[in-house]
Amino acid sequence: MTTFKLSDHPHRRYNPLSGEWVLVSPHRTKRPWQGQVETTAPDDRPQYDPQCYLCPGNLRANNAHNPQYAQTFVFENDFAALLADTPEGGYNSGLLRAESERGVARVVCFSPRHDLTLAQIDLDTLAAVVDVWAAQFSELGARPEIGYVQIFENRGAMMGASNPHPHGQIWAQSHVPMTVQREHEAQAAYFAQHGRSLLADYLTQELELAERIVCENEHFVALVPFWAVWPFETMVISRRQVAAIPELSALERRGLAAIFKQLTTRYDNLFQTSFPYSMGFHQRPTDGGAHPHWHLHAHFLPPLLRSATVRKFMVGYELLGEPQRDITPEQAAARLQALSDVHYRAQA
Ligand code: H2U
Ligand code: ZN
Repeated sequence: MTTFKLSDHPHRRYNPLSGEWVLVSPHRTKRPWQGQVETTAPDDRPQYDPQCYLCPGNLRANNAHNPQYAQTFVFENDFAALLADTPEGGYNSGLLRAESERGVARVVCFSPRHDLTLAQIDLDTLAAVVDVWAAQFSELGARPEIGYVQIFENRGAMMGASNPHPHGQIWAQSHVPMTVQREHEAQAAYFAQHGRSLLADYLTQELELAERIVCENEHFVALVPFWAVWPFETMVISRRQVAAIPELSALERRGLAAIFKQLTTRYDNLFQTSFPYSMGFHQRPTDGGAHPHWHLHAHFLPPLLRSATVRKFMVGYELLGEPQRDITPEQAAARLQALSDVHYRAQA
């Protein structure tokens, strides 16, 4: 009888933040991928695109004109999924249950430059984006009807982004959405039992093992979580336990901007492509509670598996049973860790 090894044998890993499990099948691809990396046509875009609805000075779908913004620009989403004036109410009939939801949806342009991505934007502008996220969280979170502020970015057509101009979104709403609620409860239960942040303890363990760390600076660590579902999924965790972005000091905000630049550069370098992902922060609810258990972090959920064109599909078993992966989180971390911090398009 051989002894069980995480690197060799099929197993399930537990996610203590969500309470979910992921099936890992390392025997299907034990060796790191050394096959051909298909190159895609370079993503050459002009600095300004007269057709882009996010470029400075341009016309949006609702006929509003964007200002000649020089750094960042925030506007109310013209096709908002949530509306501020939705009447309160619900529907309850037997097993059928619904509740009305109020909220706000905004779009955040990260830069006036149409041709850049987070990886290519200069650090000062990136730090300004972090300040915008902080200000938006504070402003929206202060509204009595807003219980949670979700900040996120869909990057790349593969992730459904409607426009290549560097931008993200903010959806703020009355209820805490499901995924955040699970993390909320898990962190609260851990804090009640141990008196410490779940993610602070997790970070300590990961830094000790040093097996899944991708990059780090004085204020933040980027790692492939032990329970990662997507092949190159990562989390960015603050070293100091804060519950939300506004609590970060000026230096910590710069640290956040720096690690985002570093991580997205490595992502682009992995398959020498503009790497698609969904990224979003998880922060404390804005319902007025103290939430001493909350620990700010960001999730990067990228779909690519083997090259710029070969993606991981979450289909049959994943949709109906539970998520599954072949390449182990340790293999993914080792590959991301080995990459350069210089963007491939800036390399000679
Ligand atoms: P995505 O690329 O992640 O879809 O974000 C772009 C958002 O921009 C999208 O939610 C909004 C869309 O509703 N939008 C406007 O608000 N005004 C426009 O003129 C076009 C797109
Ligand atoms: Zn543009």
